[in-house]
Amino acid sequence: MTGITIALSKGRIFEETLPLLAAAGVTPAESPSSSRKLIIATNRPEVRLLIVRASDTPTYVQYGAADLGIAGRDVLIEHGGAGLYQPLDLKIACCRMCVAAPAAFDYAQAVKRGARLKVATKYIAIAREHFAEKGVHVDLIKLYGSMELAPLVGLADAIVDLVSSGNTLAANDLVVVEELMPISSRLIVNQAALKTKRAQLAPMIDAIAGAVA
Ligand code: PRT
Ligand code: MG
Repeated sequence: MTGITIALSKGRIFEETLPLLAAAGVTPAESPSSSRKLIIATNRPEVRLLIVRASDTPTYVQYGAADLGIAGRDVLIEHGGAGLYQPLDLKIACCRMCVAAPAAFDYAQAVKRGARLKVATKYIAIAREHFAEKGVHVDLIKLYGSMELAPLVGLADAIVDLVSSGNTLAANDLVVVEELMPISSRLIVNQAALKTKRAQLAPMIDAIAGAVA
């Protein structure tokens, strides 16, 4: 496949990527918020966008269905990063990976006395590594969304989730009890494409890097 294919998700990543694409001379022909098309053309005939689920972006790039992608650090850690080159932190879609629990639950005390904790999360790999490092015994419960509900109905003692404004936690009487890491989105590149399409990809990566800085 000649040309450049870029995979990204609609919503905050698409919106925050627009200025970076503009810096590389790329303007999408349509917005995924109003169009149902999953392949979106741009003003540059050789550049197209694939609209994918956020957690699927690394997979499209890993297998070469897309040359470039934009994905959260959370998604990249869970994916593992195989076959991907990650040249740039785009500093968009910023948030924090946190442990949160009901305000009434004494998390620090439970950890101190070595209690076994039930933790609900979409981020199994990140949570497993975090609690293993701390020596905390946990039963991880995999969820696909709305993690904030789990402690409210007794499914879990705590959650591992992303927090940006903190409004979702506050609305559900949850508080941050630990911060794991800052999260932002990165540009990812298929390793083979970087070699075979270097002449096309390098100027685009440079233009995006310039816009970030
Ligand atoms: O929504 P969907 O299930 O399709 O997938 P997704 O949630 O993975 O995609 P999307 O588009 O919502 O998020 C894409 C990327 O944005 C994530 O992979 C993160 O890297 C990044 N990001 C930045 C966030 C947030 N901020 C964020 N606040 N992703 C999710 N949230 C959620 C969070 O999970 C929680 O439910 O927003 C809620 C908290 O927000 P506040 O503002 O109330 O704290
Ligand atoms: Mg979401």
